[in-house]
Amino acid sequence: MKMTFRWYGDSDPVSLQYIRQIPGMTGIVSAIYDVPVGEVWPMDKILALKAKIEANGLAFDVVESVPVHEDIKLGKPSRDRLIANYQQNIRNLAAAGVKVICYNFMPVFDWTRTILDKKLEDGSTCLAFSTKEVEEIDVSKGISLPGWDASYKADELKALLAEYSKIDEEKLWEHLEYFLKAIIPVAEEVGMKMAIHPDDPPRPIFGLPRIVKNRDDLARLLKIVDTPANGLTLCSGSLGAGYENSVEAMVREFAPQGRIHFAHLRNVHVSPNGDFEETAHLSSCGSLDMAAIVKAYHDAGKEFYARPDHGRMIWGETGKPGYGLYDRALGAMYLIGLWEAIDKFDTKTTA
Ligand SMILES: [Mn+2]
Repeated sequence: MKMTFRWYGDSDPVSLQYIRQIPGMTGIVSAIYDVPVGEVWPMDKILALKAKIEANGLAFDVVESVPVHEDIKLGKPSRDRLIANYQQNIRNLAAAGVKVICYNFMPVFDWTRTILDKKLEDGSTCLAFSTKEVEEIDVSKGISLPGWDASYKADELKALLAEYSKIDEEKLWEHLEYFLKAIIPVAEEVGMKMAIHPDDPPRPIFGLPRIVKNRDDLARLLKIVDTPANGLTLCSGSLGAGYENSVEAMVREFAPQGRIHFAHLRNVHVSPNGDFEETAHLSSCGSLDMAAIVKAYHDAGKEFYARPDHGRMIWGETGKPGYGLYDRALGAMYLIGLWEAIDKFDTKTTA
């Protein structure tokens, strides 16, 4: 397990110098944020980012994310040009030494929460999701969600939702298949591992199709191009927000096959009605048994990158919700501690 930390570039209030001081931290997960979705990331920008990260004693092995243009998900004629650009991004990132690319195939909203600063009992704040609040949103009047207000103009969003009204889950699968069959051979050729991130939350929202939300979806996806380059970012918090999902079982199934290249490790407190809130990483704080999940990775015996995922805001820190320094650093230390103990004392559990 190589522990990494997500960093949003120069505008991130958390500095690379601080991230470096987290014990056991080996790398940064980042992206080029000032190139429009669908265009090629210039090599000089990639190399400048890499140099900055490496100057701080950290590795730049994982990119999160190279976003997939909506036209690809919608299967529009323009997708071939956009897929060619995506292939070029894979080549450019591989040339810069990047090993894993995280991406997702969620229509329109690549994560959804109803509140970004829900107060927990201990006074910290977290991101949370209320099913009732989402169901009460009248999509025809536009969607206003925290974190997304600035991303789409009302008309733009309306047009996009209208286009997706013709896309059901099977259509979206077809478009994903078309995309994977075009990009995975390129990834294989240059030694890149593609790692799809599951839907967050793992269920349809606003009538939009969602197809990467449970064990069966992951199995189907891996079969489309059945090679290690077609892999997963297994996000415990996203999949764990599905009440019926067992994250541990998914790790036990897919990690030994060498298909999980990147692990997002965080805890979440889930209710049967689909509500959830993001908690501290510790098992006793949420619904997931983090020790069992980490042990499943350990038992698989495969190389993978991991990062603490969203943290709460604690100790008065302000900044990007979910991406403060303090709680994610606590999460990283906890996960590294679990790993060390398992590595040193435990014997393999055969499921
Ligand atoms: Mn995640």
